[in-house]
Amino acid sequence: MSKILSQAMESRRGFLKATGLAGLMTLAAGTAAVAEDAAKPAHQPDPAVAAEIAKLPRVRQVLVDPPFLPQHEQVATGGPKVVEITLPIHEKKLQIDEDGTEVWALTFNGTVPGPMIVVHEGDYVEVTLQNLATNLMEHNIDFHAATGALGGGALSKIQPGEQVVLRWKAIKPGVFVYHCAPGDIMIPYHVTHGMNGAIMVLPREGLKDAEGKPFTYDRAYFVGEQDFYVPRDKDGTYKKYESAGDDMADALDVMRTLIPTHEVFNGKVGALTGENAMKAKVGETVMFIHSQATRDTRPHLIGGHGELVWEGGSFKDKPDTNLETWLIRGGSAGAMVYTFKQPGVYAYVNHNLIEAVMLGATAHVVVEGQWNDDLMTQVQKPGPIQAT
Ligand SMILES: [Cu+2]
Repeated sequence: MSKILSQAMESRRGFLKATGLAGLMTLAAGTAAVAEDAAKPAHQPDPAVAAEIAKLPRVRQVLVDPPFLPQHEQVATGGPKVVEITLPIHEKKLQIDEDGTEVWALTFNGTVPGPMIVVHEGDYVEVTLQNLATNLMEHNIDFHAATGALGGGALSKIQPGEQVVLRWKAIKPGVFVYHCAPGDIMIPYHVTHGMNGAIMVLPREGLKDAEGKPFTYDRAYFVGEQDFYVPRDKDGTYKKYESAGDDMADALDVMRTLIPTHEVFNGKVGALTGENAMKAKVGETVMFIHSQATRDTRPHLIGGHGELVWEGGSFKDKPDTNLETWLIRGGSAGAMVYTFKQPGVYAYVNHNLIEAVMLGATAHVVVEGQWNDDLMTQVQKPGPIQAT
């Protein structure tokens, strides 16, 4: 262990002891250890399996920042592949609103949410997870799309300065959350400090609509919704901290209320509005993938509809059609597809409108094209009320 790390951990331990959290943390470590012990004996590396997988073609996926998706095919060419991904973990200070409120975020690849990964059913996802040496905490990754060993969490715990390579087979098509899950209290702490993202596992033959007819989307966006629990001082001002983890005791108190101070899309208030708005054209079919790693939410496209919605995220299910609002359960991702019919600025919101307008969960989609007066028109401009 590096000197800096051991000093940091020592000071963290002293801090936890002083705040009465040490016992809880020991308990947490014990619970996590039991879960790991349960997962570890089952893991037997098999050279025959490795030899078979070694015959497959390998491709490297270049990750991009949300709301964008990495370059990908919708219908897979050829058979299964090994898709290599490098996922660095950054602990970094982020501003989460226009007032300069700060969070020491725990991130995959430096963004909240982490980057969208896209593979096809039958592919192998080979992730090199890197915990940068400048970080202070232990991290790992639990893929809801993966099978076994706590979604990979039990096989991917790493200290600052370490990396681990985890490979898993994508056998379930759909959209799924991934998140850090280092054990007990650290699980909600890391997830509510931004450490989550999503993966899309497409059927090899591509997507099908509600009638079972194949279709493709023209664009796709990833909206990762994040609840933050920022501590306030006695005057009600949001507190600032020196380094990642320093808000631990205060943040746990706010988290216990279950009432977020911020509920945002893509890491901050306004990350997807104004100049950062998502874009589309009339006639384009757009997919919106929405994730929330810990809390229920209910996306709604104001002025449009969820024409095809995989609410629970499984592409094995027939999509629902023409939903006004759909539910994304905490700990899941869902997908919605809409073909735009009118130009204008659409608001894409969490339709708990308090969370949308007062806590930050609003995005915009700017759509260019020709107005369809048949679908809507203003018959009379606003004016004085007239006697009828
Ligand atoms: Cu973590």
